[in-house]
Amino acid sequence: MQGVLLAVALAGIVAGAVLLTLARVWWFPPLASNWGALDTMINVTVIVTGIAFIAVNLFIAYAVYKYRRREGRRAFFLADNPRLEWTLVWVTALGIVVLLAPGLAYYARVISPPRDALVVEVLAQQWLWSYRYPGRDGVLGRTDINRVSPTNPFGLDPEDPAGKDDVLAFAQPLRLPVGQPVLLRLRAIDVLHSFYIPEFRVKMDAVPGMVTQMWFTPTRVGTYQVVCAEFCGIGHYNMFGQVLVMEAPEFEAWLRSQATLAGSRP
Ligand SMILES: [Cu+2]
Repeated sequence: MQGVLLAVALAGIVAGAVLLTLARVWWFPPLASNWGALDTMINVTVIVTGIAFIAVNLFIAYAVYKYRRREGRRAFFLADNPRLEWTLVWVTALGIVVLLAPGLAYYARVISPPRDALVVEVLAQQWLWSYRYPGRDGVLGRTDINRVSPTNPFGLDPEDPAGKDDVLAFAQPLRLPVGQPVLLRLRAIDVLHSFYIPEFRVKMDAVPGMVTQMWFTPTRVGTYQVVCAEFCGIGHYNMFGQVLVMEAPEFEAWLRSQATLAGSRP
């Protein structure tokens, strides 16, 4: 009797999981960048892992039903079955390749920006996001970790002429023009953080001591949320930020209105 109940429960879990997936409960927010490829990739992952999940659980349900305890029935010992084992090895290997290969290709594309990308620096620290835009010259000024201090969290080098027209947005939203490829270069000055914008389908770790990067093109004007996706201390839950995607002229006007490092307008 227990075997029958267990088999029915397993079949019920499978049916519930399939229904929740088909009904798209807990699905993605609407896409707002060029990375629709990630949605395709996740659909492939859901299908491959879904088939494995359904097959394994229904097989267990069948086995606990078929081989449930009965009077007078005895188990027998089967030493090995090379053919079945090799089949399982190859099927599993194929499944892993299908899951891994698109991810590697996607990652390679996400870190290789187009030439005309607008470069913006992201600075992560406990527990806020700040940004640095290059001025007219399109070049971010030099930084040095030895200069990082509470009054100079970016570690900017005041001597570098390329940095004179840089614009800092300290603990402010990230403002971006719509339709323009953007390359984010990420730094962290304390611990690991991870910059994640769900609507853009991009996420990248910010690692102390190195610069990581990723690019995307925002495709819809609007306000989106940045969340930190790496546990980074007691304030991690509150490490939110905002992305404001604006029309290009509006973005230009905002950037021009900001004070630069040299104190003049860019
Ligand atoms: Cu964080």
